[in-house]
Amino acid sequence: MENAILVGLEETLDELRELAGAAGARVVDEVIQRRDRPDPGLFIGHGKAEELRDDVLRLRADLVILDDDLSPGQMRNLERLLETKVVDRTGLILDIFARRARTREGKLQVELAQLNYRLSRLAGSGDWLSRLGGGIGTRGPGETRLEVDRRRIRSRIAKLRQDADQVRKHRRLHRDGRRRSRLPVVALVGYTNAGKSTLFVRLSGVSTRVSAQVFATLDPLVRRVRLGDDSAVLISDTVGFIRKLPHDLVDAFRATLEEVVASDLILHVVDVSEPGYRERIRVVDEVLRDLGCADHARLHVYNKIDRTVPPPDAGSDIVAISARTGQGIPELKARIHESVDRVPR
Ligand SMILES: Nc1nc2c(ncn2[C@@H]2O[C@H](COP(=O)(O)OP(=O)(O)OP(=O)(O)O)[C@@H](O)[C@H]2O)c(=O)[nH]1
Ligand SMILES: [Mg+2]
Repeated sequence: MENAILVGLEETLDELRELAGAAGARVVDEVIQRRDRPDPGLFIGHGKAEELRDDVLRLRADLVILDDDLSPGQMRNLERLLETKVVDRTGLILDIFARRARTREGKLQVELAQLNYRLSRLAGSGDWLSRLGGGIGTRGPGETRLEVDRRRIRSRIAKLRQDADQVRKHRRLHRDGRRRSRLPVVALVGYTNAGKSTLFVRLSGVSTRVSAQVFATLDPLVRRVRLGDDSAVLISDTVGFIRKLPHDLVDAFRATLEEVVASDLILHVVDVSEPGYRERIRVVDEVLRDLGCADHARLHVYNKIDRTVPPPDAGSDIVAISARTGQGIPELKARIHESVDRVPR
């Protein structure tokens, strides 16, 4: 386990701590950084960087994690100054995905995202970085990849793209098959840890990976759910979103996310026991817009009301539930029924 120092804004340190834990780091210190503009050379201010270097030595930290994305140059300069490994937000999230990937499809998509990310920061950093060894930010396609030259990475990326296209075709065939079943498809989306998989289990009775950690789910699962005596839908559970979701990752996960794009109704699951839930709704809406789903029929599912008083945001597209206790589930089913009946198919 690596000893990590976190650097970020006060408001987002809780989340960064959780992400660091999910990547297997032990947090030994947290540094709050607030600047109007990042330093072009080091990203953080010079004074802050000096303090950080003392902390690294004193606490024997192996790793500094920043809650932002650094340019390759900033990363290199900071690593030289701190004499320790530096991981930025994208590197951290990619690392967690690499740990979570189980299926062939998941592994393929994560590797593609990681290689794209690495390719963009390979220039000239090779021998300095390779001395820093493995661990967080370096997991995935193999420990020697930093010595691998760009050309080999490029040809690997080309191969992975082909495989990803195959996955897409395969998924499309499956989807066409499902469409012939004439059942409407309902996609669960939401911020990571919102309770999508818990709700999926509650609705379908099929167990899946639910855990208190972020990004528990990477691969989509689809199950049939009965809504009443005479009707049923297909529900799909998929990967959670997060603030500043790495672009390479969204790109690589297109095959998976097409399940959402092809759905008839989106259930946007929100953890309303989280004080910053409104901001998280905005983040998810933004990713949905990027995916081209801005106009999909949508219901907001305010989850975890066993832990908090449901907020009074009135609105016809909100259902308050607890996926854990089952409170509000009949009402939710009725609303899904109503909504898919309205969707032209
Ligand atoms: N108190 C409470 N906890 C819940 C509820 N629903 C889910 N949880 C908990 O929230 C955590 C995350 O739940 P998941 O269902 O894995 O969340 P997810 O949205 O699938 O997360 P990712 O797959 O990581 O994106 C777990 O610890 C659940 O037990 C709820 O209604 N009430
Ligand atoms: Mg999940």
